[in-house]
Amino acid sequence: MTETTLLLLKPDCLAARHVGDVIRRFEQAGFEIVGCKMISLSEEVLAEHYAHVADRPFYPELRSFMQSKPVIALAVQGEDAVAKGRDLIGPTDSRKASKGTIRGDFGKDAMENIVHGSDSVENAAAELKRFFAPHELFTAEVRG
Ligand code: IDP
Ligand code: MG
Repeated sequence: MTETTLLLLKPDCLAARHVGDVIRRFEQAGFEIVGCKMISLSEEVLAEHYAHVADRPFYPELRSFMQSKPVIALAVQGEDAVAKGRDLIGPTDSRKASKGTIRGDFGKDAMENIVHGSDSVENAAAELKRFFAPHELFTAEVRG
């Protein structure tokens, strides 16, 4: 299935200048960029995006990390983009991620892990809507 997933290149990715590395991995895996923008995350958007971890003790630190620099939102399209994107990224904790995954190669720990990727097709749809207006997505598949 052709899918579109939402990536957020996190502040640590920009600080360490790994933006090109992350994009290259997705492009080399055959994916296409169909949306791209740089944004500062508001409290509201962050609370929505990380609602599932809002009651965890690390949330305040996560919030300040995610607001420490702008992020780059990417809409990335291709065959099984959601699951394959998660495979390219690796598990949450960079220290446990295999070499060859983005987090394994560039991430620091469980928080500073370089990139967000949608974890299901449903969440991808909601997250693409959260970060992109319809006219900012250059694909018929997402615009519908
Ligand atoms: P994911 O990004 O691998 O899908 P989630 O469980 O959805 O991981 O958590 C969202 C984000 O919250 C993570 O990417 C990471 O930045 C942060 N996070 C998750 N678990 C921890 C933790 O145990 N300590 C610190 N930060 C965490
Ligand atoms: Mg997640």
